[in-house]
Parts: sequence; structure tokens; C-alpha cells
Amino acid sequence: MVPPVRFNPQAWLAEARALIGAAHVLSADRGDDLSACTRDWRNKFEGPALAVLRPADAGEVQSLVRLAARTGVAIVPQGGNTGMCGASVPTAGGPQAILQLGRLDRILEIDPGNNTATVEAGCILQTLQEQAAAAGRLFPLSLGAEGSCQIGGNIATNAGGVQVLRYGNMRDLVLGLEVVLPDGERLDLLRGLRKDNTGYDLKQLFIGAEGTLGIITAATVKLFPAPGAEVVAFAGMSSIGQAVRLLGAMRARLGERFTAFELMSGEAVELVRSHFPGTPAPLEGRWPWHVLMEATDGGSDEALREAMQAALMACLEDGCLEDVVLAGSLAQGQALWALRENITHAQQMDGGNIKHDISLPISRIPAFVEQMLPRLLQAFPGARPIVYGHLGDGNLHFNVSAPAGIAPAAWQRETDAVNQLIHDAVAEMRGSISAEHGIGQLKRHEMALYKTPAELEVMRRIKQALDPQGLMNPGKVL
Ligand code: FAD
Ligand code: 2HG
Ligand code: ZN
Repeated sequence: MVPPVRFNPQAWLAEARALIGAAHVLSADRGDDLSACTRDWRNKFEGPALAVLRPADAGEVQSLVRLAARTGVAIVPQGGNTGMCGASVPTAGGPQAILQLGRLDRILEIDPGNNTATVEAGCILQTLQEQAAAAGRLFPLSLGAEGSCQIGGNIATNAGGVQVLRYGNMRDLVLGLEVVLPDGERLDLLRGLRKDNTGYDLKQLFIGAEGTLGIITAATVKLFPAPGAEVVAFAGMSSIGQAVRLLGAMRARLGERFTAFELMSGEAVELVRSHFPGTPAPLEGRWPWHVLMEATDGGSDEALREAMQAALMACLEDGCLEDVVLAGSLAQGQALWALRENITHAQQMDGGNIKHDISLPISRIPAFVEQMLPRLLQAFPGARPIVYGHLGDGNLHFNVSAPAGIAPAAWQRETDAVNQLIHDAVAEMRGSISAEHGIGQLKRHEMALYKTPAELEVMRRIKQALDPQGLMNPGKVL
């Protein structure tokens, strides 16, 4: 990125204010507090912003992007700022403006006949879930930050979450996109088609690109029939090998009805219980591993419960699990989900951690975990691994909290060494170092280590073709 010659911030801000209104161009020089936008959710990354721009529609996004392109100002697209990799905040370098999509929050259409919704990028995920439910439909993407993350951010990160097992990740849910390109051109790919083989599928470029190729302003996404019945179960077992066998057996028995399969170590459950007093212990005994399972369908609760119970009993007899409880009510089911969703918060309250968002072929996960835990403890005595995640998708959060008595900042200094140990082993098993959170700033240098030169070169060529000035979210991904 080339910094503009004789750049005049005041003149730039005045131009931006003339384009979208003074109230929607926030800047530190006039006393606006930008910290909620310049610092990431984990408090790990922070960068200075020339301004926080809050356009009202795609036309205003285009005007701002054209201004930025003409003046050499970089744009950092930002949704709910809940990302885990520092991708939504500025980096050091030339002038960077955060373009916050929150005012583009309308649901433009829900088409129950086509099972689609067309929404602006700044729509909060939970709002879309609720509006889809009001129309008798399900928008299945579900994750702990759903009350504040935005559809545009979900698309830009190709978010995963807890329903991928049945419905896929965000990429599988997107049918159409509208994107403002780095030169301000608007690309209208907003089609609600399930089949369309007319050349390159351009929308795929922007899904998971973390805002480095353009700004998503709207999307058409898939909806599904709203399930009437839902059953949640919580199981305990001694080994991950049992959990993997349980997954296979439950899928074989319940098929499409099986929607979630979340793994939690005993330590993860205890951590949540210690930071969220009142969290019930779902099972009587303590188990090294737990699994939270969910099944849904369009029939009755009783029938689904019976099917789940029968499947679980067979698994108990086969030794895939050692204890299990079925939620007896919606509230009990929600409490089990809260236990799972609070792990991130509990780790944050515990003083932060070194996060890993790995994926592996599911069949290799037991061997990976069994080998990695002792190796980790040998290399970093006292380290506290908090292992959990979306086992049904082969995606684990192999997070490592600091040994007792080690300050969070000191532990963060071990990041590269801990990452190398874990990610080298993942690469040896042909896994991924980022299953669902993305690369951002956090894993940029690591991606360069684990991708092949040919993969990186094709990525660079795509970036160069779409963003030759390098102004779209610089310092992220590549
Ligand atoms: P932001 O954080 O604002 O931005 C993320 C990236 O997208 C940045 O690169 C940004 O530039 C880009 N971006 C944002 N909006 C646009 C746009 N309109 N156009 C172009 N680029 C854009 N993630 C999961 O995948 N699965 C989980 O289970 C999960 N659980 C979470 C639980 C908690 C408690 C928290 C805090 C986070 C969790 N996340 C999870 C991470 C995060 O919520 C997701 O990555 C989410 O998709 C980010 O959405 P956002 O709107 O907050 O995006
Ligand atoms: C989850 O699965 C999220 O809960 C967050 O992806 C994971 O905090 C984390 O590391
Ligand atoms: Zn996750």
C-alpha cells in the first residue's frame, strides 16, 4: 500500500462527511470514542483509525470506497467486531478507515416459497434467525456471538458454529451476494438460485475472504423448514475414541435429524462451572470427555425423544458412552447449550488463552489429541489445555490456558512456540490451522508456512486482480 502524497486528513473527513452526513463519520479529532471499533473482541489487536464510517446503504458504501480509492486510504470492513483473528480492526501503516456495516441492517425479503432470505450485510445474525422463525422457517447458522455478529461478517469469515453437521457452514448457506469492489464498482450477484452454471462462481471469492477483496453489502441465503421437535442430550465418556464412535453410530441411526455434536473436555466443563456459578453439573460423575448432542425434525417431541433415547441406549450398550442425560424441557436444553457456549467467555475471564481452531479428518482426531496432550505438557509444564469444539465437523478448539501462576502477558509470549507444536502436528495429519475463524492478522505468517507456494501465488494473483492498490483490509490474510 502506497501512502498518499500530502494526505490531508481534515479535507478527507470533510469529503466523507459531505457524502454520508457528519453524524456518520466518527473521528478521534472531534472527540468521538472509536475504541469499540479499533480494538478487537479479544483485546489482542488494536490499530489507529482515520475514521469510523457508517454508511446507510450500498450506494453510500460505493461513494466512500471511491473516495478511498482516489485518495489512497485503506478500508477495513467491520461487522459486529466479534472475529477471533484481528481481521476487523486496522493495522499500523498508512491511513485506514473502518467501514462499519451496522446501518445496512434491513431484511429485504423473506421468500418462503423459495426458502430464501435476502438481507443487508449489517443485519445481526440473531435478527435473521428470529425473522425466519416468524415466517415458519429456519436460518440455521448458530454461534455464540449471534446476538452481535452480522451476516456480512459471517459470510466474510465463512463462519461455522454448532449446526454445521446438518446444514453446512456459511458458504453452504449463501446463494447470492452483492459486493462493492475495491474500485467502488457494485457487483450484483444477488440471485436466489440453487443451480447456476454460468461460468465462474464469483460469489465464492468473497466468502471467507475476510474483507480483503471487497465489501459485502447484501446476501441471499438459504432457509429451511422450521423444525417442530428438538431433543438435546449430554453424554460422558472416558476417551475421544468413544466420542468418535458415538458420532458415527448416532448419525447412522438418526440420519438428517442429527444436527449438533459438540465435544467438551472435563476441564472445559469445570472451567465454565467455576466462572458461571449456578451452572448445573449435567451428569453425576466427572468424565474426561463430554458430548452435547441435538436432534431436530418436523414431527412430535415424543417421537423424536424416543428415537434419540433408543439410539443412545444402543450406544451405551456398545460402549460409545458411559453416562447420558436427556434434557427434560426446553429450559434444560438451553442450560446445556449455555454450558457449551460459555466456554469462550470462561476462558476469557480466566485470563485469556492461546487459541487453536484446527480441523482434521474426524477419524484422526483421537490419535491427534492422545498424542498432543502429553507432548504439550512435556514442552510447557503446567499448561492447561481446554479442548472442545465441533467434533461432528472435525473441528477442535485446542485452546491452551496459562499454567497457574503465569501472567496472561507472559503466556501470550509463548504463542509462537505453542502454535508450532500444535500446528506442525496438524499439518502432518493434513489438517487445517483455521477451520472456521479465518486468518486475519493472527495467522497470516503461519498461513504462509502451511500453504503451498502455488496456493499462495494463486491467492496473491486474485488479490492483485481485484485490489491492485492493496487498499482493502491490508495486513490481513496475505
Ligand atoms: P467482524 O468481526 O466484524 O469481521 C470479521 C471479518 O469479516 C473481518 O475481516 C472483516 O473485515 C470482515 N467483514 C465484516 N463484515 C464484512 C462485510 N460486510 N464485507 C466484507 N467483509 C466484512 N465463529 C465461528 O465460525 N464459529 C463459532 O462457533 C464462533 N463462536 C464465537 C463465539 C463467541 C463468543 C465469539 C465472540 C465469537 C465467535 N466466533 C465464532 C467468531 C465470530 O463471531 C465470527 O467470525 C463471525 O462470523 C464474525 O462476524 P462479525 O460480524 O463480528 O465480523
Ligand atoms: C466456539 O466454538 C467458538 O465456541 C469460539 O468458535 C472458540 O473461543 C474459542 O476459541
Ligand atoms: Zn467454534
